[in-house]
Amino acid sequence: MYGGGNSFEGPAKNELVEQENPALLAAFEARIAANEKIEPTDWMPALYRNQLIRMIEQHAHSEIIGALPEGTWITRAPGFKRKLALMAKVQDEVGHAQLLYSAAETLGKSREDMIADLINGKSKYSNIFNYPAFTWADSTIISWLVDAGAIVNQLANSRGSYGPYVRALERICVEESFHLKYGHDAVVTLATGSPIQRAMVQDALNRWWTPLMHFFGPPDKMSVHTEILVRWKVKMSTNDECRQQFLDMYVPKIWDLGLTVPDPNLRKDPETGQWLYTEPDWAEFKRVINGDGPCNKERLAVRRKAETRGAWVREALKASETAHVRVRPFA
Ligand code: BYC
Repeated sequence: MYGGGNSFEGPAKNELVEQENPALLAAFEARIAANEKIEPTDWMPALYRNQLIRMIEQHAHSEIIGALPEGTWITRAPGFKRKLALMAKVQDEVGHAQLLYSAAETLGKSREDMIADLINGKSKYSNIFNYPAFTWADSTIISWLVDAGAIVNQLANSRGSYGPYVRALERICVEESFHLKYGHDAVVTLATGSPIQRAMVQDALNRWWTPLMHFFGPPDKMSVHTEILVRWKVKMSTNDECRQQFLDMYVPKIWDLGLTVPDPNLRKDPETGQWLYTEPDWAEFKRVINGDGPCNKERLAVRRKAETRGAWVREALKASETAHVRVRPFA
């Protein structure tokens, strides 16, 4: 079974909060209100701990699974420079996963348990990496627009309340901003290239648009966790706020390139300043995050294989007799 078993049809019941010691809870909430950072050894409500583990773990899994669709394009990227840049980017994403697993471990869940929950299908990871990257243009749209979406969300969360998570996010955001430049450059090259290249990048944008709209999570009115996460300053923007900010920053850039967005209703309301759009298919989103997307099985199969293949390395590192290199004496 995928995820924490939650549906997303209204705020979760927070019985765990009601069970907390009122004085400790009040002191904790006062620290949150004062914008203090909460550190691993500080007192925290059980629900704050559980929510952070869920969210940081899902984020870490998203980075490691997110390396897969772009990773398959390293050997096929056009030219040596693009190959080098894409290889560095993919390596960064895997590094982000390491930072995030470490941050989640500070809350008491071991890395082994997190990886086990990923490959058993118990933990979620971002919807968007369950779609195929058919062409080089798909890879460029991921590097530009998926990374753009990630930055919007992560920059907000990097001002949040849990020390280890926000410190990891600060570093991740710096690296992501390089990815964004690389992705933008690669999209501009296609969008200003031959008619075939332009058609290829438009086609990729058309296919990634719905997953991109899903990427920010369900609408606020359907979100289960936003209320408590905003109250405790883990999420510093809601799902809808991040989606709006993304549209605000990137739709004009997409239009500047002469590309179109596959939503005839997309426009900015001049009175409210809000983007109006067709609601993406939330039933599709639900199916994909619950394991039934076009690539879920393939993605997890790759991770399972990596886990099996890497087992001997982990065993060797744990064995005390291999903790240092032995020099074999000459016979
Ligand atoms: N995909 O109550 P809600 C990257 C789930 S990687 C899948 O709104 P919340 C990159 C949600 O988990 C960056 N599931 O949840 C890497 C919950 O289910 P459970 C990825 C989703 O937590 C490589 C249910 O729906 N970024 O950029 O308040 C190459 C109800 O949702 C999604 C992060 O992970 C989704 N998109 O808000 C290139 C950011 N959305 O757990 C690029 C950190 C929702 O109850 N995460 N669900 O079973 C967050 O900021 C928040 O967790 C979310 C969701 C905004 C994603």
